[in-house]
Amino acid sequence: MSVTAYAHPNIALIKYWGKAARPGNVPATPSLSITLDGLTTTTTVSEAAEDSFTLDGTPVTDAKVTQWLAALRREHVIPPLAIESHNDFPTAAGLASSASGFAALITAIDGACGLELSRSVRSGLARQASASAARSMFGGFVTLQGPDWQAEPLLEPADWPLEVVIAVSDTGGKAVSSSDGMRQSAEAPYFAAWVDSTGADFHQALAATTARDFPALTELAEHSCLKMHGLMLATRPGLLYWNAATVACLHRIRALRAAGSAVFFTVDAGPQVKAVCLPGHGEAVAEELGQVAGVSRIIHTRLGRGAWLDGS
Ligand code: 2P0
Repeated sequence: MSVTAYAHPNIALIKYWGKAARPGNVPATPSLSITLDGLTTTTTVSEAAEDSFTLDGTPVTDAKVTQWLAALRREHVIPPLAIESHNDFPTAAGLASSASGFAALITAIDGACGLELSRSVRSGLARQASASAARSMFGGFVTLQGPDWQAEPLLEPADWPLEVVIAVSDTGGKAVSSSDGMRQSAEAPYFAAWVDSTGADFHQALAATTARDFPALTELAEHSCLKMHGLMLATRPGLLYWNAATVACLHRIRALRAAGSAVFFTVDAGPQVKAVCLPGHGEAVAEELGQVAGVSRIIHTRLGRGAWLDGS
């Protein structure tokens, strides 16, 4: 028994940052994301004598994976598993590898163990490990909101085929994990304001997306991104995920927009900048961001599908 599954990372346009004060890894804020096409996690699970986890060829002990598997086994019959996961992009560097990682893992386990769980149930299980992973179970535009905190697809990739240009400036892992950073941010003076104001951002972004209103989504997405980083900066100790190239890319994207490009930025818990563009605008943006000092790699991609089993 050996099954392989795949998943793409997603990036949030309206950000999730912070946990609700209850068990089950419930977000404090709703989020709206796009699933990316160009980056992929490949995960193979095989029945084995004992559990093991290999990430990009290196055996690792990951407390999150261990605890999540233990919880899964309280509900389902799952034998000891050898898990081999590979990312074709930098891991733990603000490119949402835990989102694609857990979406691929639950899909592979479901297939290998014959659990026959629906996509929504798998998404709910992935959320308990990493809330952003719930969104990578679906393609295109995806929402994650209360009261049930169940991810749902909003638009398929073909419904609004945006382009995404990622400017990679540092592929080292992050100093503070998202989970730890979120816990620390709960004590920040801006936290309540962040939680209180994100609901309105989310609902306006839903309306903008449904209407394919790119200028409105531009304003909302950059606001949500900068507001989240404002909260991160106001956390103690301050969470500063940006480097000089990050800031240079943000200015370059605003200059491009002023000159007529349909593009906006978003940045997650890492220095990479993601530029979201209307169809046809990505090539010029990729060209410009590739010239920014400190940018080592450009990934130019589109919106992609939700997690899938090999052969499906
Ligand atoms: C997001 N991020 O909405 C936000 C924006 C990073 C910045 O979701 O603690 O790995 O495992 O639920 O999902 C990254 O956090 O956090 C994340 P956990 P996760 O995409």
